[in-house]
Amino acid sequence: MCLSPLHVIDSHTGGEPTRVVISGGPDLGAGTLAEKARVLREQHDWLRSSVCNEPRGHDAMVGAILCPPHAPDCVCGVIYFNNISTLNMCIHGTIGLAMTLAHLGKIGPGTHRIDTPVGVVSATLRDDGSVEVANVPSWRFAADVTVEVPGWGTVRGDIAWGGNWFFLIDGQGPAVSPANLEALTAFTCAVRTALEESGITGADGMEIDHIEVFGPPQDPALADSRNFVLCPGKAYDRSPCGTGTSAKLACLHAAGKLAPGRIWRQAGILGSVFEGSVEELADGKVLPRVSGRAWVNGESVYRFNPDDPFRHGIQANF
Ligand code: PYC
Repeated sequence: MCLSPLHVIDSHTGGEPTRVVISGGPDLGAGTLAEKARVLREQHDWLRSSVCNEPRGHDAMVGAILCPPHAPDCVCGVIYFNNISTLNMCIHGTIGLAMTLAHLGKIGPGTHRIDTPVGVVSATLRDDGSVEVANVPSWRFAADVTVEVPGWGTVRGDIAWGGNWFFLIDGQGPAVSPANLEALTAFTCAVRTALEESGITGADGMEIDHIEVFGPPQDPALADSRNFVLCPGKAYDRSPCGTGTSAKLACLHAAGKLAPGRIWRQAGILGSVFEGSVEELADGKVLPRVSGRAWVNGESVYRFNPDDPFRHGIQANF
């Protein structure tokens, strides 16, 4: 339980928020980032709840805690989390983190390695103000998987890893438009539950906790496709979702529809666009590169008054 202040910096990447804890957080030990993430989940869940839950946060908030890297040559380690738990990886968050580190004067233009629970990624601060993230190796795990979804019928999709596990659905369900946010949320929540109840998982039984629906872009001059992404806490991603874009790139490449180096422009539900491309790796996987823009838009010190029943966030149980 925390009583000393936390210093956070806010940014958004294509509309999706990232709140980085830059000081005041607990010591998460000397382990790998996956081990530190487990310590955060099991011993310091108050931090996630204080940062992401109301009254300081909201359901779409993604938090991040800076920590010492375990892998050599990394500028920092980072663990992402949201309204319910830690995340494996987050690209919009890494773009926001890079802008936050630049705002603090800790990094300048060029490429910086960052340690995460799923491996080392790199962020390149470009002269035009965008950030390119070289993600962890990604791949299509299964194609054309069908699942019976009560109320929606048979839904077909691909399963892919892009730093998180995704079920990717093309051209089924409500049209991908901001006018359909409620229907898209209901559809993707139902798909997620059906996958879980049918025992359909990613590799090694890993839970598929992100559902992604694709439709045509609003303006084909600006994007190749538009998506809606349901995140694990049931909020939708306001950005095109970088790990979701990586999963899409892996599926396009596996289907012979994306040559290495070719640019894919993925719009999100609000119309913001990430650009991505892949490099082929030896084992049939791809290395996705995803770029976008973020803006620092806030800075706060959080105080924990012992009299405040909601100092660690609403719904927290401490
Ligand atoms: O951009 O990878 C991403 C992401 C994951 C969850 C929310 N955004």
